[in-house]
Amino acid sequence: MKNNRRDLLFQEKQNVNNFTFDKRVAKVFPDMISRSIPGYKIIIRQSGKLAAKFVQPNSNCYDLGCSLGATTQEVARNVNVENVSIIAIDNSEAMLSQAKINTNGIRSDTSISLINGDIRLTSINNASFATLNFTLQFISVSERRALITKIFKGLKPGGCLIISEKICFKEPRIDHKMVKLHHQFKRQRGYSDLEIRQKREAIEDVLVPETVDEHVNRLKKIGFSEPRIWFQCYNFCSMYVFK
Ligand code: GEK
Repeated sequence: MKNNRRDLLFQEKQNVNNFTFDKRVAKVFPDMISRSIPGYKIIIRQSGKLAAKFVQPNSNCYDLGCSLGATTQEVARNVNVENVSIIAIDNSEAMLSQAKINTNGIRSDTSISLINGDIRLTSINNASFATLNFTLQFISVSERRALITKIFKGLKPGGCLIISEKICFKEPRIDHKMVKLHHQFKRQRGYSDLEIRQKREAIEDVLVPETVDEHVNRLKKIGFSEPRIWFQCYNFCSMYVFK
């Protein structure tokens, strides 16, 4: 399966169903995500650079919600210490079968295991590095604390967690402005108003953004360090925290 196809999923007027990570999405995913998330490529590339700094020898790295393995590949390329395993987890079979192909050719001493599983249920242990790159937003808000707590417990002291998310803003005027700027970003990348509207309808009950304050407060209550927000563009941001 080629994975460089153009995302035309919402081009025709349709009865919009809830968004799922099925075969049709997996086929166009690289195009879809890079034309939808401002800074996606920077965030993925820099996740690898952060791995180079923070992954500890004799430990595990977790890529939670790995999709086609973009972050996994960057981490594998950048780990520079011994005896590290990357465990990449996703619950979409369609995504994982392409991730297998994408990670096959990687030249790295770091082992990669791809697991078809639900990140709310899989165990995390002996971790020095974990990424939730645009995945937490798909977990129901009431289950986010339990997931982050499990990651905290599975991290070694000094372990690092990256969280990248779509965010919202408490002040409606600012929120509205950021959504408009995001839609402008998508329009500039070739999406029509119909595609933007239909995608928004498909995803609004599935992807639930929170404010930066909500993320920061939860992380600190669980015991993480003060979050470092290292990237933000409009209503998308990435932060890292330490145990
Ligand atoms: C990237 N990190 O390229 N368990 C496992 N996987 C899940 C779950 C769950 N409970 N819920 C959603 N997913 C990737 C991009 S995409 C982001 C991540 C996006 C998976 C889902 O199947 C999908 O592959 C991924 O989380 C979210 O950097 O599409 O906006």
